[in-house]
Amino acid sequence: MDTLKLSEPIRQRVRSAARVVVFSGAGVSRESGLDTFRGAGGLWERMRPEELATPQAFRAEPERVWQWYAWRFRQVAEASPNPAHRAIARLEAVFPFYTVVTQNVDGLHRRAGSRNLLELHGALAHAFCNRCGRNRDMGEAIAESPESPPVCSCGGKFRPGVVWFGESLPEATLAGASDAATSCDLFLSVGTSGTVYPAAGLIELAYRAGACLIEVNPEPTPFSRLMDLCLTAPAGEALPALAEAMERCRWPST
Ligand code: BV8
Ligand code: ZN
Repeated sequence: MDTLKLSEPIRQRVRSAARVVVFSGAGVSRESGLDTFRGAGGLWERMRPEELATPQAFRAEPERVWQWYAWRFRQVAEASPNPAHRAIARLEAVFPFYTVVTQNVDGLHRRAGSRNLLELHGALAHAFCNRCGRNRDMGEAIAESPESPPVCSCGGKFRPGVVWFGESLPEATLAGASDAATSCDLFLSVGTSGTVYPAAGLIELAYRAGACLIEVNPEPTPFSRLMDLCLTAPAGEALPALAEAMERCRWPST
């Protein structure tokens, strides 16, 4: 995407913004070669979420669930942050209060250098025992036992460190994200269909708080109508241009 020209009202909001939230979903990692969930070619096209991403599925078919997460872990290990992740990390230096809130468990924001990062749905990088809660590295757990969940010394099973459907989100993380969304001046929603709750509720919180809302998504979403600006392009193209435009707003002389 060549130079992005922001309208004066948006430029004004970017110039005066102190508190910024970037809310991301699977679409931001699409250009890193990772499948999204919904939509054409999405993970959920080939298998149903309730079959694999729920505590019930893990109880019923622990091997199948474990192998599916091992497959996703290997995909993520082969992937790298793309220009969208890097632009999001770069903008952290532009605004005094800047929070990245992601639904992604792939860790690519962290690998791109984002520091103030809230992973609402956990991370594939670690596993924990479903009886005593002991944590361990997911890569080691898969290497030790690729076909079935390794057994803990307490007799429990290790499971991926992600939040499954029907499970509550980590309280402190959700509270931190809700506070950030409620008190932000600028809210970027990047690569999410906004269909999973309570994560998608953050967009409504920012809207009700009067923040300037910008959406980056090639497709419309249920929240597009609330947005001040919709960039209907892949994040890997739109975010570098948006970051540049925002830097020009904040640092006109450079
Ligand atoms: C819970 C980790 C409390 C695991 C995930 C209220 C209303 C309705 C339902 C509910 C509700 N409250 C709770 C529910 C139930 C449920 C839910 O939301 N169901 C949905 C399906 C309706 N929520 C829960 O169960 C949550 N827990 O509520 O607990 C509780 C507890 C006990 C009893 C009762 C309640 C837990 C939800 C978390 C589940 N875990 N992930 C794993 O990864 O395996 S969710 C997972 O799916 C992701 O983390 C993400 O959140 C979601 C996928 O959404 P997106 O990231 O947006 O991806 P998607 O594919 O949908 O869209 C991609 C978008 O990118 C598209 O718009 C596309 O156009 C765009 N795109 C494509 N390419 C690009 C692009 N954009 C930019 N650039 C590109 N190149
Ligand atoms: Zn244990």
